[in-house]
Amino acid sequence: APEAIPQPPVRPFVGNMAELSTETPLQSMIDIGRRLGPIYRLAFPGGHTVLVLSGHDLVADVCDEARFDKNIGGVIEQLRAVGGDGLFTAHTHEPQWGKAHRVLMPAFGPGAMRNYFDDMLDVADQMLTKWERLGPDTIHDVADTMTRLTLDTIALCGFNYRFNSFYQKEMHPFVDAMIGALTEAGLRAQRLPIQNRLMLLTRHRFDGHMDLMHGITRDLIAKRRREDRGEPQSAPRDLLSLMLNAKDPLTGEGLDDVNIRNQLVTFLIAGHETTSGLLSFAIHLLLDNPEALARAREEADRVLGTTAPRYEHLAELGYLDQVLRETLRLYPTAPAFSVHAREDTVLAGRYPVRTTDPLTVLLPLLHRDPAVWKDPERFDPERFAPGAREAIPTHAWKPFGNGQRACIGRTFAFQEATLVLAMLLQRFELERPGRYTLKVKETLTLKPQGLTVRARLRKPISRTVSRPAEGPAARPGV
Ligand code: FDE
Repeated sequence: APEAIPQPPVRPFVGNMAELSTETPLQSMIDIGRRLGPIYRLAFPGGHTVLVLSGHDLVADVCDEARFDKNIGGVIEQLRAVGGDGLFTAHTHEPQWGKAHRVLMPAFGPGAMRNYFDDMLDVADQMLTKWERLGPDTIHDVADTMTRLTLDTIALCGFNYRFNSFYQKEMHPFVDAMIGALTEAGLRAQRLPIQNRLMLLTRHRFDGHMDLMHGITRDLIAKRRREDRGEPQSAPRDLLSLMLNAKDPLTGEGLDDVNIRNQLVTFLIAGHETTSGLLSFAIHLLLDNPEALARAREEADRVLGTTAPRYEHLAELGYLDQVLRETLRLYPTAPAFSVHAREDTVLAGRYPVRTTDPLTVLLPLLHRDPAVWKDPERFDPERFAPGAREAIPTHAWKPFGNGQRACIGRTFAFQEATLVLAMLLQRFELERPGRYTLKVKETLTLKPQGLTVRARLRKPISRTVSRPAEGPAARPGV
């Protein structure tokens, strides 16, 4: 017999909207989940409802791709105004998704990662050099620093664009426009449709943000096309040249310019906040756990010594990898993903669901399911030690989403985060300037709000890094 699904009391017109805090809706959903259990229903204005899942057996069932597919609804639907038919906001059935997925997969596969290493090192070194020069008394805002780092990294690796965020106080205008557009997309998902239509000034500002972002990406594409035409050899081999030149193996077609523009915006959005949050939470958790911190530093010292990292070192930083995995367990910076049933079905043999019922996987609670994780609130990288991680049920840890719609950038993000964390530990003693109680800030992603550190130099690091013969100055800037 079908089981009843718990739901908070529904109010006329707004449904359960009043249950969700405007600033921290996700944390409200976690609170409700703690009260109502591994599955519950929320009703939204207009009568549509969402099922919120956090039990690992229920999540395992919706990870069955034969029966469930990514759902474009809520915030992601609003984000389509920003990302268009880019990978993240495309429907799986749109031809553009499959085409771009097939074209871009090789660029994010393990084989391509070595190509990004020097650019990642370049940006990481800018950040660490800045901290070194500012000296041990400077208080650094961790999330701000990491956002500059991850944004500069994806833009440099992805399309050879230098935001140069470490050379300016204000962020690049693109960043303000992007944050403005993302924030508004998030708010639109919380407002009634009629409210959104009436907010003319807000819509005007949103259009302005989009114009700026489209202008920059359009110029970037046009410029690269010119370079490719002039001297094809000198054009950098990055995501952008791949998108401009590669043909989909299945259809033989290339990507059109509007789609490429949408992918560029998508990579900037998807590639920076999530990875920056991951690094920020990792620092917070290490500072709170001196034993893990000591072990992580010992590994960085043992593997890197006193020289700049090389690509080969990454595979030896196994404990840092465990630290990052455990960080994403407690604070999955992309905290939820949504699916819908392809046909009406019964979830886990107990709950009938229709194709029109979106199902949202609430990662912070899934990652604390007591049936899987012993002492779930405790930060313990040993859970992911070789020998231990094999015992984790397949769908109990999903910080990168599921199946074909899972994160295409996960290897990229892990390489970047491992490198930066190792370099930070190698070079600095980090301390908190004062007491800090974690407060999680929600934008579309999670971040530790107001986390600050001081960085005292431990030892000088030699900066002789391997470089392509022509050196970084020969790269065309934008
Ligand atoms: C995706 C993703 C996801 C899924 C979502 C859904 O399902 O809705 C997730 C969960 C994620 N992602 C997560 C993450 C985390 C981190 C750290 C990251 N992520 C990072 C990154 C970087 C880059 C570049 C990226 N990322 C990207 C991306 C993309 C493009 C996507 C979409 C895919 C498809 O196809 O769909 C994603 N990502 Fe991530």
